[in-house]
Amino acid sequence: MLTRLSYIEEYLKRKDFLYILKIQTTAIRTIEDFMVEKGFIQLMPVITSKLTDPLGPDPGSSVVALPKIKYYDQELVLTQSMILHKQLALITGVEKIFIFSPNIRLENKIRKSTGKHLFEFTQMDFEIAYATMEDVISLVEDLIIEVFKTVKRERKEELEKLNRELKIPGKPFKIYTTHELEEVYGKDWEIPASKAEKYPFWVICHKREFYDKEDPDRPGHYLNYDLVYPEGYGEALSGGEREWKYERIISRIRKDGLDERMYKSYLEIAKKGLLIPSAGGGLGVERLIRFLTGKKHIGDIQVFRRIPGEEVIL
Ligand code: ASN
Repeated sequence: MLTRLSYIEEYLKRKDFLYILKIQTTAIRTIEDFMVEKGFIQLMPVITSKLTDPLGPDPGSSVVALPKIKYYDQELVLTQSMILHKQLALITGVEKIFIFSPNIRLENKIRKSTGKHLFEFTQMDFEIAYATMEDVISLVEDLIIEVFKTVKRERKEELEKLNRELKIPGKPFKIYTTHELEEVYGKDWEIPASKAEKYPFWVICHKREFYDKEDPDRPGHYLNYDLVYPEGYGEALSGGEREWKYERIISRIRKDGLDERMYKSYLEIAKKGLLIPSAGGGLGVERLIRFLTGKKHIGDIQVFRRIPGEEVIL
């Protein structure tokens, strides 16, 4: 247990922060260079809004409350993810966007022990107009290989100090469906499947939030994907092709029993036919740094820890 004093006197002075932060700096710069090189335009994040990702129904989500603030007479929610804003931003005509987007997710405190949950984190969120899941999968594989290679080359000494050996994956990564993994490992397939692999792999077809597209040719199947790290580290990225037609969106929102009022303006825009087909995803930055540095708990790579169920000191 970290007390206030041990946080200040020991935790902040931990020697390995220097190595971790150098690796983080290289990883973030590599991601930014890669995305810009591929023609992506960088947006600033949105933190307060009238609408945000409902994060459900999704077996992977455990939020206990929607984070809200009151500002004069407006009630605003804090961003759980920028997915809906990414779809809206494509209306500007920019076809490829990315954002380093801080998210607040008030996760159940039992998630303290998963080693991969934070209640405040940043994802590198991106969206591509008219793209398919194959386009995203190929792009992300190139991105991951580039980040791993650059960190291995430029942060050799830091990786050695952290006793971390990084293996560079080859393209294409393996792809499994959720159905296959459920048959082998049961409903909680993520960590056992992750432990069984040596390289990052894809898991496709998740039944989750309304914005991820259902396969029009195979109802009950979804055109979405997660990238999972090996060695038991678990999920790295999630994304999908998107629902963009009003009728599909409203029917999914109603099926999920969500409060339509939060999505009023988004639904009006969809009804006007302004949303366009797209696909994208979000790569968890802290999860990437945890994997690169080989740390046991994701909170250990944060200078200012935000772990579910743990007291915030600074
Ligand atoms: N960023 C994810 C996506 O683009 C959504 C999420 O984080 N829940 O699909």
